[in-house]
Formats: sequence, structure tokens, C-alpha cells
Amino acid sequence: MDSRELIELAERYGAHNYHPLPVVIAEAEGVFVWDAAGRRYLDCLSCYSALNHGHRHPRVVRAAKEQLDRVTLTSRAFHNAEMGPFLKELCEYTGMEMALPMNTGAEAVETALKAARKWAYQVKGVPRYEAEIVTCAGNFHGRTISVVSFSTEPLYREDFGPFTPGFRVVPYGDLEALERAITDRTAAFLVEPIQGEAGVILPPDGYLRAAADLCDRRNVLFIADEVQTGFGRTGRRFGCDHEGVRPDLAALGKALGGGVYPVSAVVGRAGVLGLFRPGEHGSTFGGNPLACAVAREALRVLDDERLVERSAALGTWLVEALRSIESPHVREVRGRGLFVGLELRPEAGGARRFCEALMERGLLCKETHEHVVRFAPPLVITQEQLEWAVEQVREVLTTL
Ligand code: IF1
Repeated sequence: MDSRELIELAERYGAHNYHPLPVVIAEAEGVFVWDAAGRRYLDCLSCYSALNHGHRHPRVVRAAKEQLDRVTLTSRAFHNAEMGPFLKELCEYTGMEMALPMNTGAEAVETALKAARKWAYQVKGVPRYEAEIVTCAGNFHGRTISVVSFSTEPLYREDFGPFTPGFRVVPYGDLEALERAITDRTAAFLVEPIQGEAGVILPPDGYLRAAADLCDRRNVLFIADEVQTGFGRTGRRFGCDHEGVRPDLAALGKALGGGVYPVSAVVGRAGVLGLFRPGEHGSTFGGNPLACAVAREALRVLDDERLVERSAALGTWLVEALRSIESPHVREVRGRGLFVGLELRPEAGGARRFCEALMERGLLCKETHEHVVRFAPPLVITQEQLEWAVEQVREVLTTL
């Protein structure tokens, strides 16, 4: 089947909850993907940072294959031989005391919210079912009903109510607003170290540090959503590392699965995660041996290939290179590590047409929020490949 026929099938039989670029990926390796006709593209979206290791990293694929030949699923009704080592290695990697494995980012966030509420009632002494969790305007934490209950994006909420109560929204980066929102009933503050979906929005310098200190003083849990910013994307292991912040809880996902398999987790203080008793929370697939084997190798590859350091060095170069492009369309280039947003002026006519033009040139990226082109290549990308990508961007920004 050719690409057109394959797209028609997806359109005909699939719910229309996405509007993808008209490219059908049939194969991939490293930073490259190939469409059904064999045309090659450089992937600068990386599945929203789930592909930090690149496509089909040979070591991660090998770990998966070896595990496929041993045991794949066991359920949490029994122990499995991969989970203990995985949890230990994840705690060591993150500097945390305890971990709870799930599958998707939204599940990790939900797990953190449940843990925070439980902590509020059992430890902080908040009257039962009166706990509040403070979140930020422009947030993205997933698609479940509770998570979209505190989304400020109408597209993600409309017609999905009634919503889960117990959330308050404050402007992102506004410490005073956070301070005003905290009450005796506040269980937690949930924040993205950099807001990805909102358009790669960096908070003011010192905000995460000050917010974490404030939470500490007011006996409020600081929960970082590192699903997208984690595992080297921003040039440090975690987004919070830029300000020396260790969250009480962190939601992890995406790249934890090495680009091969969905793996997520909440990591954090034993005084919070340790409150869960048998049966109170769980998942059929969470902590399964295939997931754990893949994630263990994914963590090792990050270190062995120094992908975090690569992200920092190449990201600095990428931001400078994109800023050097002289184009009337560009409003701002911002980012940290290989997590970069190029914001176009409103007059530029939207980022979508630029992404389409880049696709024609063999570069895949995706617009976010109308006017921002997001660049988040696999961390295994080389300087030369990045230089080629910037040339394509330069061509498109100066000719379109
Ligand atoms: C979609 C965007 C990115 C996340 C953070 C939790 C989750 C995500 C900080 C949930 C997920 C996604 C999911 C994907 C597109 C996407 C996205 F387009 F919305 F803007 F990455 F930036 N926390 N991000 O970014 O993780 O449950 O999906 O595993 O929903 O279309 P998940």
C-alpha cells in the first residue's frame, strides 16, 4: 500500500483525535525515519521526547529481545526478577528513595496526585476530602478526566465534564500567586520545570527553587512533572536539576521506555509513596518484566553515551544557530538543552505551514499552540545532522 492508501485507512477507521502531517512512517533507525515510499526524514520531534535514545537504539532493542525470550508479563500478583533491580536503579538515577511503576505519563501524574492526597489526610492532617492541589495555567499533564479537570486549554476539556474537584490554577512562574493560593488544606503544588505543550515556556530564573522552598516552609508537597523534561532532554538529568531542586515526588515517563516501550513511574520520598497499602493502587502492566528490562537498559545507555551532556552542549549550539537566522517571521527562540521552541510572529500565518515545508525538505517537527515550532531531536543526534536541520529551517524561514 502507498502512503495515500494508508492515510485513508487511518482516516476511515480511526477516531479523528489527531491531525498528523501527511507522512507515513514505515521504518526508523537512530535519528532517521523512512516513509512507505522509502523517503528519509530527520526526526526532530522524537515522539515528544520519548525517543531521547533515538529510534531502535541497538542496546535497548537487544535488552527487549533478550527479555522477550525470558518472560514478558507476570502481573503484580507475583514478583518478577526485573522489577526490583529496575526500581533500585531508577531510585539511584533520580536520587530518590522509592518508586512506583506505571505505564504512561498520565498514569504517573494520577499516581502522584493520589499519593499527595493520601499524604494530606494521613500525615498533614487535612480534613478528609478537602485537600487541594495547586497547578499552573498552561499546564499539560495528560488526558485523563482528573488531569484535564485542571487544564486551562479549552480544547482538552470541553465536553469532558463533570470535572474532578480539588484543584486550583495559578499563573506559571508567578511565585506570589502560588503563595496566595496555598492554604492549610493544600496538599501539593504540581509543576512542569519547562512547559512543553504550552510552547517550550521557561519559568523565570529561580522560580523552581523559590517554589520548592515555599512548599517546604508551608508543608506542601512539591511535585515535578518530568515526563517530558526528564532523562536529559533539557541538558541535565531532570529539569529541576537546573535549580538544584529535589521534588518530593516526580512523575517520569516517555524516555524512560528507551523509545521502545511505554514505561512510567512516580519517584519520591518514602514518607509519601510509602503510604500506599496493598490493593490501594496498581496497574495490570505497571512494573512488568519487559518494561523493567527495557527501562534498565535505557538508563544505562543515557549514562554510557553521555546523552545528558550531549543534550546540553548541542542544545546551546542549536539555540544560537536558530537565533542567527534572520527572518521576519521569528519572534523568539528559547530552550534548554535539546528542547527548543521557535516562536513565530502571529503575522507568519501559523507554524503548521512551516512544519509542512520542513517535511517537504526531509525534516519532521510539529507545531505546538499555533505559533511555536518545537525542536526536540533524539539526544544521539550529531553536530553535522543538527547543522543540516538548521539549514533546512533557515531555507524555510527565509523563503516562505
Ligand atoms: C498527546 C503535547 C507534548 C507531558 C507531560 C504528562 C504527559 C505528557 C509534561 C502525559 C504528554 C504529550 C502526549 C501527546 C502529545 C504530548 C505533548 F503535544 F501535548 F504538547 F509532549 F508536548 N506530562 N505529552 O508532556 O503522558 O500519558 O501521554 O504518556 O497527548 O497527544 P502520556
